[in-house]
Amino acid sequence: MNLPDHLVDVPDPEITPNSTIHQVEMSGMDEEVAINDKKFDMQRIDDRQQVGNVEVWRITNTNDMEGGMLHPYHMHGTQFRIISRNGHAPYPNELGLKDTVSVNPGEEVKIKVWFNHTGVFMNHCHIIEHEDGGMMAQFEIFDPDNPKTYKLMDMDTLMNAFAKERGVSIDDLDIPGMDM
Ligand SMILES: [Cu+2]
Repeated sequence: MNLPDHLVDVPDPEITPNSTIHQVEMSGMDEEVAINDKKFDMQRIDDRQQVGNVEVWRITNTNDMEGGMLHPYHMHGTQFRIISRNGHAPYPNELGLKDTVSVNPGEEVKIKVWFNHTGVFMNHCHIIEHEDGGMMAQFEIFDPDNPKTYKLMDMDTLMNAFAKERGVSIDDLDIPGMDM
């Protein structure tokens, strides 16, 4: 069986002129992990992007190249293209649509990101211990002609629901990694 010469067209839209360059600095290891020096807070919107725009997100990993950790950066609600890794072209296996990109210690990866839907989405390190340790943020995709307000989950509601589901006292619960 022969493969066709051309399998798929990968979308590659133009970056919206004069749009924001978003900064995501991933730092730390173990329990010290953070994004832009912050732990996750369900009540905080960390970044915003206009729906339909194509914007650059600059992802860095401040870990030391000697003994530091890779952080696989993941975004919900979209698939993105990798523009560059440390100022060079991405690797051949990074030319397709992505929802996660590995960022090694000391590296800077630029991606271009676009969204077709408004809403509140999450971005986080995809190592589950880091994600649980608060290496997570959230951003709003907004439509300036149709602004929305969101009721974001709060810690009391979450803790009470969790305690009820588990049939335990709220005093016996500990959810680490949250900025409270
Ligand atoms: Cu990580």
